[in-house]
Amino acid sequence: MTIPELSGVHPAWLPPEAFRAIGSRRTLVLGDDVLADTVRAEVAHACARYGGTLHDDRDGAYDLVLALDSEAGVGPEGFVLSRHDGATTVVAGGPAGLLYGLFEVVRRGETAFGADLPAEAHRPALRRRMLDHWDNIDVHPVMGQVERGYAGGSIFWREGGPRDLTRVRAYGRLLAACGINAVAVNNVNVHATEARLLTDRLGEVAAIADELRPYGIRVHLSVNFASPVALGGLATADPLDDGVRAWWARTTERVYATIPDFGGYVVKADSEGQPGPFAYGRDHADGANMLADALAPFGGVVHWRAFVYDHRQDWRDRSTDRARAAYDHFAPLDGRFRDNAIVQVKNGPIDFQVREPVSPVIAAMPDTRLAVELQVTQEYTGQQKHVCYLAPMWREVLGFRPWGPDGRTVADVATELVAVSNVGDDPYWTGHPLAQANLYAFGRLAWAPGLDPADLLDEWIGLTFPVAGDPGRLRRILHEIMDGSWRTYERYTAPLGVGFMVRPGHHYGPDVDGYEYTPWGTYHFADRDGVGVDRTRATGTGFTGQYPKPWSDVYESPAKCPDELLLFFHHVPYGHVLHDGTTVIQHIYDTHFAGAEQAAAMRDRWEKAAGDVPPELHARVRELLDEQVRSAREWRDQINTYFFRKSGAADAHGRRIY
Ligand code: GCV
Repeated sequence: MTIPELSGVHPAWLPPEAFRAIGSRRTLVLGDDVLADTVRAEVAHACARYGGTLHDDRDGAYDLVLALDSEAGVGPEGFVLSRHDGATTVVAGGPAGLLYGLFEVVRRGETAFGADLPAEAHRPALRRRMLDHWDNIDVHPVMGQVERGYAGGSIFWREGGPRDLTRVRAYGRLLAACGINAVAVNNVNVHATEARLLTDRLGEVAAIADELRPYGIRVHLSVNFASPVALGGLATADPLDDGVRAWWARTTERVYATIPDFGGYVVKADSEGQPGPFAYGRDHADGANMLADALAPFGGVVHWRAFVYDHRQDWRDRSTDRARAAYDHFAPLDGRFRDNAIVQVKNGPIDFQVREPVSPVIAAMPDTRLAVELQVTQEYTGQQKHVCYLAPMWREVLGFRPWGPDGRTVADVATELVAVSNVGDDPYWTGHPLAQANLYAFGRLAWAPGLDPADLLDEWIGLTFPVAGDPGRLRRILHEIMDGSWRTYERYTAPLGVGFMVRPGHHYGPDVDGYEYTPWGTYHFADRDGVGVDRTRATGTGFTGQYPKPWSDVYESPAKCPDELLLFFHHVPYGHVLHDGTTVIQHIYDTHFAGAEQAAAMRDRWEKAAGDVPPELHARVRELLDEQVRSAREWRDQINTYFFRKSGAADAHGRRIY
């Protein structure tokens, strides 16, 4: 096992310097599994650079000891970190714990070796911490190679075939270092070429699995529900048909013969044109269970997405509400899914907007395993051209209590956390160098949902920028730019939770009415009197009734509804007064002026970081900030002008509106 070192690719949060504290010490590693071998290789690699030594003999004096104890009481991925006889000790519950323990020591650096290190038990809150790649093998004519990818091409495929996978090993290393343990390699919209990854191109998946295995990451595959027809030559894909079930069983057996630790399938069915069980008069439990049964003998799971809605609705029809769809389809099926069928629910009821309420499905399926799906790729949050640190949003989602202050949180209810990946073959991995922080923070929050986003940012900064200059200054600048960047983005884009207002198709930049008269179900209903979607039980679509109390009441009432979600739940006049005393129209003007100003301030702050980061990185971020400032102004002026023209209401501060 060699540690991948890539030239021309930014090391992200694992630069060699991150291993300085370990690399200069005497380390003992005990264990004889592939992951223990990885830990040994990591330590040896660090020692080669910094002069330390790696040992496998218990008799000796060490600075760091990493050992296994299945009785440690922390589960197979957990570990206890403590000081013992003058050594920093990681006692892991299983081989994966050894690896995660090593990276915890890396994260702490010198402080891991202080005599006052308190004993701490660590184990992941969520058992699967997964990334969904929306990568295509071929370059799709509309969506490109990575659907909603903003960081170049796929790291797995190029020009229709597999690429050199050295980078995939390095990717696995980065993911393990932030706690991620599963990756689905291909787009949930499974086109003809990618569908064959299940059968005659399975070797390509196996090769990826080989690269990721040393870092404890299992590979999953998005499959097309109609595969028995398209690949198997059957006349039907009916999930209750014996021939179909036998086809999936045989196919799955072959998958496991090739990749014994294969994770399972991901399915987008009856969604945005993808085939599904509805074509056969079956429901989504029938569909998911068929695949779950095929996977069960091998310990695999199916992630079945709840993103099911009518994308061909008539905009004139005010009774159909896309927000309701996932609950309407899935909540009645609670209790019918197999134990290895996981219903994967987007964090909000619509589609990864900068502000949405938490999906009510999460509270509606107590007898179903649930994965919550986040979008790390910034489809609707600036497309990795804008700085938008999303951890504060995710922290709110994970900490939300659907049953009120004394109830459980979303993180308590979910068994897994999944995110759409933001990585491509870009030298910085994520297009925008600062978007690396989102990937890092996602993994860490999936491990420990209670972590503070500002602390996570601090961790990421410390690891990623081992600065020679004044580390305090860089830290300060990055916090100033990034801590509040999600709220800044929210300020200059669609207001008060109403969502969208983006250019249809690519979803970048403002287009207030872009989706207003389309079949996609994403409307704002602005007219001369007011704006917003009435989702109340009293007069609207009834969506508020999908929440348990207290939220069903809170959201129902325009007076109680949190301001930031007002237009998601209510259609209100422009003069409606918010909790802070401003009217809706004045809030729109104020936030858009403020947001654009804040974007400009971010750019000014970044200038002060020149000298603290490599010059190419500084230049890249500066260029992107120029675009962010331009785009934020455009948003400001289009949104303000649109609402000024609709409402005729003057800005109380007399600022320029066009
Ligand atoms: C991969 C949104 C995106 C689509 C994406 C879809 C999904 O609609 O725009 O690109 O499809 O979500 O999550 O399946």
